[in-house]
Amino acid sequence: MSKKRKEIRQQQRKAWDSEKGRRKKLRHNTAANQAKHRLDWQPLVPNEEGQVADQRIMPRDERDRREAVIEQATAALQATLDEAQWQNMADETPFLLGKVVEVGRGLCRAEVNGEAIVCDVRGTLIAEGTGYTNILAVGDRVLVQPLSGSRGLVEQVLPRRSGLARADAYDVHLKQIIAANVDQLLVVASWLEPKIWLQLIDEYLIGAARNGLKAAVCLNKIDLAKSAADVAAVAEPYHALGIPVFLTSATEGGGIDALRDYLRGRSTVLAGLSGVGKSTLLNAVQPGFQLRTGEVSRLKSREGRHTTTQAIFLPLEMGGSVIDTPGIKDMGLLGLHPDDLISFYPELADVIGYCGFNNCTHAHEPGCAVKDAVDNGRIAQWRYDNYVNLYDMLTEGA
Ligand SMILES: Nc1nc2c(ncn2[C@@H]2O[C@H](COP(=O)(O)OP(=O)(O)OP(=O)(O)O)[C@@H](O)[C@H]2O)c(=O)[nH]1
Ligand SMILES: [Mg+2]
Ligand SMILES: [Zn+2]
Repeated sequence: MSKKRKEIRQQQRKAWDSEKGRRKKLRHNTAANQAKHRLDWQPLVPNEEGQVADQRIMPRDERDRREAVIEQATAALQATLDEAQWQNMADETPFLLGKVVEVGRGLCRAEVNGEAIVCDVRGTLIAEGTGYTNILAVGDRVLVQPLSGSRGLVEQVLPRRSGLARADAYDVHLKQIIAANVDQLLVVASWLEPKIWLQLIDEYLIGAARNGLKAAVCLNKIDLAKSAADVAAVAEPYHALGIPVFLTSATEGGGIDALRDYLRGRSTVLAGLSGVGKSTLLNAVQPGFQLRTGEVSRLKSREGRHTTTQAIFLPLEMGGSVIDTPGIKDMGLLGLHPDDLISFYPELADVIGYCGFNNCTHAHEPGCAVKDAVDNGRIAQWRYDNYVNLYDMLTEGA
């Protein structure tokens, strides 16, 4: 076995091991907890006052005053928040409006008045009680108190209009927020190196839908594909569901114009395994980014598999922004009720009315309309396989 192949194998095995760990944890996910999780996973929809529930993170001692400020400032809001509205909220306070571009431990980098400054996060800001395990994410709008030496202090995290979050791996009641205030998710997969992992693409898409985000799929490293028909077989089921699919080669330049059109004017978070080419794609979209990409660091250090180690917010010259993330292997479907899974497979949901048994699980029952549709090619075999695998995984934990 070549060294490269061995390395890929090892990487895949690691991925599977962590998948096993995840299944183990799922078993703690008792039926009684399911209902709670489902509540946790309500999309981030603002209430009548335009507030996104559980989004207010602030020092306890100042809670009342700040609540009043925020309530006042958001009274006029409709369903969405935009820059002007965040600015209004900031104007009501002695602080400056900042946009978080990078997050570290107890620190972040925020863009304030067009300048990126390092900010400490006020110690009294706590994640507890917010439903999240982390206080801040890239893309958050924050109130910043300027300190000397072009440093700042994050005083408050403003309500989010949207976010990409996943169930926390250790405490499934809680979510980890990966990126805040985004319009859409771009799922990036590579055809080879690492080999395309179809189930993971589905998991990301489900994750996006549960977060109320639109999503598209980017199949990168298409230059490594031997057969166009194989690629089409992956792209078509998504196309049919209205999910845009971009076929790209970040290194050869193919498909970049179409991708650029998709990113223009919107705020997009990228997600995909390490090494699929997220940073290379962004460099192709806007060469000025000069993001670090694979090879260099892998040669330097065998440990550092992730080339991108921190999520980073990057404004696009053509309008809009992107958030580059380190490889995300787990979108955390914990808390999804197995019976709800079918709603994320509309092509399956369309035919289940014709199954012989009305409690058909579509796995092994005779007279299953889903299996018939797979046999006659109306449903892609791999989509069906993913559904069955995910269903088993979710039922194991229920
Ligand atoms: N053949 C081929 N190689 C590519 C393509 N896109 C990226 N690569 C290579 O894939 C490797 C990994 O690319 P990165 O952009 O660092 O991958 P990433 O998704 O950002 O990885 P992380 O930052 O670790 O999450 C680099 O060596 C790139 O040159 C492509 O379209 N075709
Ligand atoms: Mg990267
Ligand atoms: Zn069936």
